[in-house]
Amino acid sequence: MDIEKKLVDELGKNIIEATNEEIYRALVSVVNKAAIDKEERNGKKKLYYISAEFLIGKLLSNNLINLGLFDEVHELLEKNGKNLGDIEELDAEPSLGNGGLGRLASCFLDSIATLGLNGDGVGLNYHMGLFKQTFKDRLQSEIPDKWIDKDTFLIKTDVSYPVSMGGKMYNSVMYDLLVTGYENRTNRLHLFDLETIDSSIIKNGIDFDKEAVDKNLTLFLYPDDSDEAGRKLRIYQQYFMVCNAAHLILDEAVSKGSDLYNLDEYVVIQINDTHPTMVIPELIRQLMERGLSIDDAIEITNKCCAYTNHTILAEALEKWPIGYLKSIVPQIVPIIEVLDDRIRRKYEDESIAIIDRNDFVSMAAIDINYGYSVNGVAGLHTEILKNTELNNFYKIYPEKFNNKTNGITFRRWLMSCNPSLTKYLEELIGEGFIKDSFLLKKLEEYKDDKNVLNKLSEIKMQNKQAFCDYIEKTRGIILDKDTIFDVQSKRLHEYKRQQLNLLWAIRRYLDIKAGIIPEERVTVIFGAKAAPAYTIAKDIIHAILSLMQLIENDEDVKKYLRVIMLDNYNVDVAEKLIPACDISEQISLASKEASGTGNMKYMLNGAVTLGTMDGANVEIFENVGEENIYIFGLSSDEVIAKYKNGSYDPKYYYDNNAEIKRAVDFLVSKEMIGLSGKDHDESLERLYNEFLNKDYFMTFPDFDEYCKVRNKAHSDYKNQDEWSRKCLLNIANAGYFSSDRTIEEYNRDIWKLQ
Ligand code: 475
Repeated sequence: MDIEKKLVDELGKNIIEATNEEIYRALVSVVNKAAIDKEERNGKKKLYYISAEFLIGKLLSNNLINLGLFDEVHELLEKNGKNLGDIEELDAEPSLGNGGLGRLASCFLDSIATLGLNGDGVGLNYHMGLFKQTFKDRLQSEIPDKWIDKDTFLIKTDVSYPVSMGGKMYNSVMYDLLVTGYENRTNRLHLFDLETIDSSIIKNGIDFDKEAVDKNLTLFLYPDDSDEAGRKLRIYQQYFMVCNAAHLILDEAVSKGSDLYNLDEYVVIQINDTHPTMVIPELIRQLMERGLSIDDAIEITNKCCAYTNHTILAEALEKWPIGYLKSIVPQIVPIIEVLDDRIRRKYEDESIAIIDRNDFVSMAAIDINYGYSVNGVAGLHTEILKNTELNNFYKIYPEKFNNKTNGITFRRWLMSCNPSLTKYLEELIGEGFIKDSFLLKKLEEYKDDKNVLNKLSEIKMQNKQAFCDYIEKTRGIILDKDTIFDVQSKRLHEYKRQQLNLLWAIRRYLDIKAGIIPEERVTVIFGAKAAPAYTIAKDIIHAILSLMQLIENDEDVKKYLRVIMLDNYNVDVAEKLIPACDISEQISLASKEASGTGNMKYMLNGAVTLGTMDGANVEIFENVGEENIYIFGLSSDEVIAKYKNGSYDPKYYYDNNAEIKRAVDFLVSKEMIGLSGKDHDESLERLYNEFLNKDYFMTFPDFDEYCKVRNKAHSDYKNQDEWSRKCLLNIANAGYFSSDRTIEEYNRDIWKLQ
């Protein structure tokens, strides 16, 4: 394909004369046309992956790579004095996701297309995304993340459906993003929206009138649900998403010849966490509207729906008051009542019922009773679901439960974000690993080859330098690449224990102040957004930013220890940070992190994991061996036992462990409080009290061992050959964590496409 001609046609002028903006626009158009050429209409059965979030990341480079155009475009631009990197800066990152669950959905779409499977994503087109994080006075504040402008990859379609909610009718409009597969077919991500959305109702930060549904429905992902109006808005969003999805699914199936009684030969729906659960009663309702009996509609829906669980945290297992559903979506309430009634009659087991004693509807109970598959996202997580959290369901439906350990797409998380490592790997072991990830194993042959080990450290150094340049340019912070980059980047949540990392940093800070000079110089890097209504999470950010400020103003400490919290951590920042990392912090309280996927991205880019035996860390451990990972902390069994017998008492640790006391007390020290210019700091005091009186995620019991193991990792880093061998073995054994492997398993066991 003559890319130059296409680009020039699109531009209406020579590349050399065009501005970066013009080239960006032209590239979007050229890419979309090339992607559309790879759409396929064949394939009887189709997967619909419904998800409240898709954290897709910037699209330009990724699409160019997948379409096989990257090198050509890169060179063409270079030849004309332009730079693809600069042009990509104009590509706004779609703000359609929050964390792991949304990023997983995006990796899956990439792998589904890459494997040539017939499968589309379905979600919502949030105009302002989650939010953009900024720091003011060492506190997180939120502003709208306005990512949509006229030149995005979004394609407006003429698909529209009527949706009845709260006694009013809404007409949807469907936008599409093309999902390119690597050297394979193009699928689509369908994003439903309303034409009447009005961002002028947003006032100071991200506040808006929660009751103006016609104006606010798709403004934000996960609008604040700390009040009733917010919770209702979430129901509006969820129902809007699945009502449209069900219409689309039935229309497409009928157009391909389904008589609806054989819908399962045409359709499989993957329900990503409980947010899309209402698709079950809604599909039943629409099937009945098209003439089926309720018995047939239930049976057919059951054969089409599969559910993925991403967390055992009770707060994320959604339950909606039936009263809310009656006021917003009365049309599905009688169906939910029938679904509940049938389960109650059949099993006489309150614990698996759909509507509980307090008239709350358990979304997970709908999914598990009326879907045909329930999967966890890592081996340990699935075992915990079966044996503990969902044990009552498991006893009734053992055949529904299965594990699908998460994965990541190597196209984005290696080829695109780490081109120099990719190129070197291709030189050593050939290109095969890009499509067959297990071929990375061939790298093991080089584990004692000094030249290879040196080259790997050299690439890491270059990536660290590139990250330093980026941070200096965008944040004005000057980092030192010759320190250990010890990184924790993920959503801010107490169970992920950024606060444990912080306590280590305080301890190190206090040691240095006391004249104990560490041998290794360390840069601790955090990236995390806190949910706007999650107070303690914001307190943790405040404490990290406070320590950061103290150290940045202290030349004595700064030589040995830096603490850096990056604002607005997103896919774009992740792509620059991950290739530059030496130590990957995966320190959740065992049993709480369902899988983690950041852990896999860091590993693939040659970082060594410091973590607990939690989520997919367990499988990373099994793949790399104990020499190549740093493990500490309570086991998940120990944690579960502690919760069960209620024996954990943080006060005991505080009183009996001087290091813990010293670090925790420091939170409310003169130095820290003093930064506010007042004599007290509510946020730091609240965090201090939380540690002392609750510490629900058991930071203290793991503290000593965490410090010991972390310091050992830092001291091992000094032996660069040994360290580089660990990095090599991490890369070589990352093949299992490709989302291509995960998707092959979903298809083999659940979807059965083609
Ligand atoms: C897990 N998000 C990771 C990842 O499987 C796992 C839930 C409710 C409301 C808002 N956001 C959520 C999640 O639960 C989530 O992101 N879960 C994550 O899913 C993919 O790797 O361990 O925490």
